[in-house]
Amino acid sequence: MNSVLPSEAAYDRRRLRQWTRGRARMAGIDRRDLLRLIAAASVAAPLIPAAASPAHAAQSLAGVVKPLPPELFTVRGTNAETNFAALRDTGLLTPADRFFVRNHTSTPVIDTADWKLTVWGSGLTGGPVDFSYEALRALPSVSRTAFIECAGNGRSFFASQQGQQVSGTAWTLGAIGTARWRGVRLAEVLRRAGIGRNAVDVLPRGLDAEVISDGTNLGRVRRPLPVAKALDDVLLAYEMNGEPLPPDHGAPVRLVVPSWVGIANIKWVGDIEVSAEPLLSPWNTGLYRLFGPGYPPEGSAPLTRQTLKSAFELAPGASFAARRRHLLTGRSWSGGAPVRSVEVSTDGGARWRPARLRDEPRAGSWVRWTADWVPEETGPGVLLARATDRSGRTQPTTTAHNTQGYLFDAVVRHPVTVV
Ligand SMILES: Nc1nc2c(c(=O)[nH]1)N[C@H]1C(S)=C(S)[C@@H](COP(=O)(O)O)O[C@H]1N2
Ligand SMILES: [Mo]
Repeated sequence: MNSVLPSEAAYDRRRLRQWTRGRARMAGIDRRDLLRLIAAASVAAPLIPAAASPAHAAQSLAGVVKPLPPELFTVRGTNAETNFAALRDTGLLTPADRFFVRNHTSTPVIDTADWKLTVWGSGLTGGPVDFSYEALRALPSVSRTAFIECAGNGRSFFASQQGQQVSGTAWTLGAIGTARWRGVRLAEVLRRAGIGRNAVDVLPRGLDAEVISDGTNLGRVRRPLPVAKALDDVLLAYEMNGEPLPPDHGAPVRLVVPSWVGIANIKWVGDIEVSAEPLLSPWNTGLYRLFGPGYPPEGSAPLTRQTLKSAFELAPGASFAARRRHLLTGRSWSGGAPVRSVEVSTDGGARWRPARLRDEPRAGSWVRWTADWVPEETGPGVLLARATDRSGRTQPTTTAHNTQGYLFDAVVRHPVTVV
């Protein structure tokens, strides 16, 4: 099991108390704007619909560098969702050309030669320390396989399956990808920069444009990480699947924060504040907490780990020939613990049978699975997949509502047609 769990929980409780007592410091946003953001967070605004795009036109999205062909991606606002059907012929790792993109604004194109990382703040024993790209590459490197998943992945099912209004991008299940990341341990860089015993929070910040939300300038994308996580398994990654990081995924260097909400994985990182005081930013206060009935007015503790989900590698409404054998394929993953088992139902949830796992389950990654299906009746049908992880948690039939539609973990009903 993961040694980070107890300290994460303690961090959350402590930070939340400090926030409610007004003792944590607002990094780069004033208190009134922050309170406005939190008030807005407690009310669900309508979902942001997918941009309409003609069926076979080559899509491009201002602000995203790579091509977004419609067979691979569905464009949603400034973001691109991976079509799960496009993962069927991929291995465990998601090729960069089909990895989802979540941009608050747009992809900056940064010249590696001009780039540096500045580590600074009251939690260092000395002054600011700069690392050039060359200097980072010269440090000992590590590689690890990890998924990055948006906290809002699956958000659209709050509306379509539960009839609940939530705000944010209407993702289906494709705001996730798994890659082999190579880089330097954040712990290594923080130690070389002289992190002190008094450090409590580490705040990486992106070099992309400032984010304007409802007329409020939230500043550049940044979200504090507790020191316990920062010193554990976090990477400053410069390679994705053996290639230099592509622009859309954070070139030249991004954070990879295994098992945590996508927003923790700051792209295009330019500086990291190491603080002796607890820090707040819009991304751990009004955003990326749970709001709504059942949560305190200031929201839940800041979100940390992703939840448990499963998806079929199929287009919605895919059709199957009756009385033939079909191989259903899909993937399941959990931020909590490795996946233990997956069950599939082809009759709308009345009966379940085990799927065959194709990968050794590992923390922070996903497992591919298969199941045979010989449909008998023609007409509309529903496929379901349900995972259980090694912490004993199983995907439920519904997810408790939260206004911003984070962490949807319920079993998704996948519509199909038998012909
Ligand atoms: N600087 C910066 N980092 C960022 C973001 C961003 O807009 N700017 N988006 C975050 C969110 S919400 C997610 S889900 C992941 C998405 O990573 P990807 O675009 O490589 O898939 O990046 C995170 N890091
Ligand atoms: Mo995200």
